[in-house]
Amino acid sequence: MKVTSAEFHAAAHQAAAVPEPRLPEIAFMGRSNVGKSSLINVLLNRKRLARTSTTPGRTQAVQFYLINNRFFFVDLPGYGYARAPIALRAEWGPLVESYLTGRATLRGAVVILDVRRLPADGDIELLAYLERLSIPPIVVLTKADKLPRGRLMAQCKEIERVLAERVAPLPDPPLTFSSTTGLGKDTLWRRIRQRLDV
Ligand SMILES: Nc1nc2c(ncn2[C@@H]2O[C@H](COP(=O)(O)OP(=O)(O)OP(=O)(O)O)[C@@H](O)[C@H]2O)c(=O)[nH]1
Ligand SMILES: [Mg+2]
Repeated sequence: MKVTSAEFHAAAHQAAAVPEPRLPEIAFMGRSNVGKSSLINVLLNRKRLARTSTTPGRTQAVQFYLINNRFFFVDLPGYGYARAPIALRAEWGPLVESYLTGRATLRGAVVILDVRRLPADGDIELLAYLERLSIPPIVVLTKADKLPRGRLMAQCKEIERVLAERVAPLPDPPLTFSSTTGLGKDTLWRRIRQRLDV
């Protein structure tokens, strides 16, 4: 995908501040610190358009990025980070929920998992929730550079097995990815373009 422009559009800290639906959107979600913002930056060939952090739970707003003036990438706050301030945790549910429900322009969700860990209850709940809302997921297993090559394949198979056991069948098999090496970038763009129809 040729990214000719990518710019910050808006950040919503509460439901009322979410921009009106206007163009097709792809949302990015996953646990705190899993690598959502890094993955967005890699797709867009930008160093730090989406803010990344070493402190988990930093992206606490729904962030909109306008790409090629044609569609939006939406960076959702991470979930499952117990040490986020209590007030922020209470806001996460309503904010994300109000964004995800009835969003006519939302074409798909990139659900990001850490390839080194088996899917946690929060990940499973998220996938089940997307299924109920009929939002098709693109499951990405990131940080693949952190596993030795010999273990990577076996670990991916194990994650696939857990997902097959606990959630509805996925439209495509999980995609192995690394923001450090760019592994999986072209395939992920292909799937995103399919969803966006661009
Ligand atoms: N080695 C490696 N590190 C990664 C990768 N992706 C992200 N990281 C690191 O993981 C940390 C968290 O990355 P972020 O992109 O900020 O994660 P996030 O999911 O947006 O985090 P929150 O917004 O705080 O929930 C940073 O230190 C990144 O440099 C990857 O593919 N490989
Ligand atoms: Mg982030």
